[in-house]
Amino acid sequence: MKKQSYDLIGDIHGQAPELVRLLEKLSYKEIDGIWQHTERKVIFLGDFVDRGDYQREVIDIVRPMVERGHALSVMGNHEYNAIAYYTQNKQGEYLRSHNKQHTDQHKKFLDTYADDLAEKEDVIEWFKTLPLWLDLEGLRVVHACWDFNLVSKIEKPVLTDNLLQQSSIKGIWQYDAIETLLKGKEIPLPKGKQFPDKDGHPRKHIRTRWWDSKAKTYKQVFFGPDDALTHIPDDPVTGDHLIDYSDDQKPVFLGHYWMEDEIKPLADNIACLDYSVAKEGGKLIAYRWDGEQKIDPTKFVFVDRE
Ligand SMILES: [Mn+2]
Repeated sequence: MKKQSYDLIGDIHGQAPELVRLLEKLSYKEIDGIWQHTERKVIFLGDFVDRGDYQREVIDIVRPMVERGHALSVMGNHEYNAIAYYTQNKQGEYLRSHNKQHTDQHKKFLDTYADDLAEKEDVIEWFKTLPLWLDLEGLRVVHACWDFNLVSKIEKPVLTDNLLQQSSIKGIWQYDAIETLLKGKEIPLPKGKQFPDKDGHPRKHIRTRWWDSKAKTYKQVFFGPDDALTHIPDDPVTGDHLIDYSDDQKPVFLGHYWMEDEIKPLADNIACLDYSVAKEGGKLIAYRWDGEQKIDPTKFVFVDRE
């Protein structure tokens, strides 16, 4: 039997018009309300919601594709956050507190379903069905970071009610596991150092280039926007900033990282497909995968943000 070919699509963040244009560019057709291709399937990298103006429209495109077998998808940190925002622990507290920062981040999603709480609940239930990772024949997919130890520790890529509850308790491994898989590997900066993130919030931790064993200083290890680099010290890095992912492993596709520069793989077998479509000047990216172990830089396809 012929191997399944996939088109991997990065973080959409409520940008439905760009998603439609990208699906058209990839020769998918809308038949009876469901986008599909005769030979290929989509794999979404997660982060359907937050930021953009068309969150319901995005869900209304991707969910039927997944439910009818025309697409697969992993969970992004924004789906995870939405689930945690609506779920309480035994003490009746929300797993993701309803503070101003969280509520602001979530505002457009809240507004989208403000008049239809049943649908919102239904969408949240669907988010829970999204796997934390996919380990398929010939490729892997996770929102932010592939960590073999965590994958084998969690065993099944399912956000069970138990795992959901545990992953919101700081200090236990389940918390760190979800943080790493869905939000990336982070390390603290040296004492007293911080930098402003893209929303202007001060950050004392940096996301790391977790696969890059050549990176030796905080500056080299830092995985984020160039304009933040001036705040990052060039001192030798301490702590565990690396996760082994050798170049003979299956290719792994990530979203999450708000890339801005040239579209190219992070390593021969690692590619990030999040090119900030939620921002002015951003792009929505796909990669057309046909079984190759090494990522082919000519197989990225994109549409510009409108
Ligand atoms: Mn994202």
